Amino acid sequence: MNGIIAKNRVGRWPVPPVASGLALILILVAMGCAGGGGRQGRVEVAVTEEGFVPAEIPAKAGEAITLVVTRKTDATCAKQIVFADLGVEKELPLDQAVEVTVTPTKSGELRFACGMDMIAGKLVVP
Ligand SMILES: [Cu+2]
Repeated sequence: MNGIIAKNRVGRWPVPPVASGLALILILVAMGCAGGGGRQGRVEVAVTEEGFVPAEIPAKAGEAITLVVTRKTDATCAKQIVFADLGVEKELPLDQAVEVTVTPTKSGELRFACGMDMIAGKLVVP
């Protein structure tokens, strides 16, 4: 370990420590960890016998949010997720994570539901 660091210090590693720290920050920003325009990351959503869990998900207007939806039971009719207002509809195969990315455009509640509009949840946009 120490040997490697010593080698780096004598110039074998072309990237100075300050620059590598900066690069790490840039990577974190690119991954959406630092927030800011366009992305707000991912939310895991399960479909259980209770319905969509969680059923209320905070979101922000103008920022894409990815729901990673996994249906964990066959005892539900929520075998699709439908955002009627956005025209987005995805099948939810059993035990498979399905990514649904949506961008709320305005404040309020953005409803999603099963194909029959019975089991529902919502994005809550302040
Ligand atoms: Cu249904």
